[in-house]
Amino acid sequence: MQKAILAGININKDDQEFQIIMDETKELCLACDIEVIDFCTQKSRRLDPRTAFRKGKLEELKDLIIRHEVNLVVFYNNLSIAMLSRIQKECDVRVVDRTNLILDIFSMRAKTKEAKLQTQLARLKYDLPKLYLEEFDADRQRGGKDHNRGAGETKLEIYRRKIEKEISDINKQLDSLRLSNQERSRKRNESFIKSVSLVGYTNAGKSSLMNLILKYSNKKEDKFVFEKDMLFATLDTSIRNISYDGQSFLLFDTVGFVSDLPHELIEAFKSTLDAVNDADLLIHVIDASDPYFNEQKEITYNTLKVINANDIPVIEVYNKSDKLMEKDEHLRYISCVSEEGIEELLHLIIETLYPKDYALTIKLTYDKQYLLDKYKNHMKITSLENVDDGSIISIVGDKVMFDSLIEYRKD
Ligand SMILES: Nc1nc2c(ncn2[C@@H]2O[C@H](COP(=O)(O)OP(=O)(O)OP(=O)(O)O)[C@@H](O)[C@H]2O)c(=O)[nH]1
Ligand SMILES: [Mg+2]
Repeated sequence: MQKAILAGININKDDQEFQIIMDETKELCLACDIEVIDFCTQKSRRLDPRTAFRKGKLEELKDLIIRHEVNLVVFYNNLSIAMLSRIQKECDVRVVDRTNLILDIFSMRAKTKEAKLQTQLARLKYDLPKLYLEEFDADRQRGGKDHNRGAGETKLEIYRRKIEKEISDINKQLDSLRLSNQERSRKRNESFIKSVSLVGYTNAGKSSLMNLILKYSNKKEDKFVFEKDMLFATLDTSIRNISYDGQSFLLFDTVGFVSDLPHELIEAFKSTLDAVNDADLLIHVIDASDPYFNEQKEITYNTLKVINANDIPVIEVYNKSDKLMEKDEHLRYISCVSEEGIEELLHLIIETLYPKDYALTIKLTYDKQYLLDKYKNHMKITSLENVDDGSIISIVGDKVMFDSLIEYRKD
């Protein structure tokens, strides 16, 4: 395993938030077979335009490199090519940033043709602006004059053109794959089969839940999907037909999310994430045993916003309950190991997809009114009356709404 120093500049984040991101980046390093043996961090209002770190910190980084005899530095922050190459020169080691790490992981994990093409596309799109910049720098060093160029293009220009051509070729191949995916999705929509998509932070247990639901649906093991304790085990969307309790639906397993997922990747994986956009219901799988599960939840909701999927009803499940010492009675726990809560979840999915309407009149004090927003995709408000200490609200909605708001029922 390669050893590295993990460097990061904390711009506008509180200490805990910054710690979470650095820990997450350390996990990303591990997924790339890189062991982080020390940290080098600095608080600052902005990146130093030359070397990201200010001078003193850069000296400290050099000392750490020598002391630990490492030849790699990983930066949490995304750096420009100019910064990367200056730090590389100053420290005499290879320097990579976080987007690079994530792209490396995706390249290692991609198996199907579509995932490979999408990853390649993301990598090329990430490299291209850096090439423009190098070209610009080279141009400037020549004095910005064009008179030497007529005879032939510079090597950089030729390389850039080659990359642009590759991008357009890959886009063409992806377009034809997307067309067949869209055709399949259109057929599914026409057949009115309901679809449910598993979403959540990477390694939360989405694929494990898919496999367990397949087991409850009496599917053979050859239908099972790949699950493993590593980041981004799943890159391709898998679709399975589930039958339970006389009803059926399609279940989609999707790529996991991580904070600041590079936009090149979100863009490249948009068609994969169409499964999420087209779903009638999302199952948000949360790893309740992770001390940072609240932050990971936020990351998932933010990513759903980015891909415009934040209007789809969501059932939150707190997975890995077998690892917990304490539980919160308000949360829906499941375990893919002990199988706690799986049957209840399947019933809830069926009831939400094929709703019997539930009617409820509740009283919410003002501090609880955020619940109306939280469950807005699960219900319709039929009347609302403000009283001294809150509101009395009549609602018609699905089982998720009913189970979540029943404790506020007005007698
Ligand atoms: N103890 C325990 N481990 C679990 C549970 N569910 C999943 N795991 C483990 O968590 C790890 C990740 O599970 P996956 O199902 O691959 O997670 P994922 O969300 O599909 O991950 P990505 O595809 O990488 O986004 C595996 O090692 C699973 O065995 C659970 O309920 N309890
Ligand atoms: Mg998975």
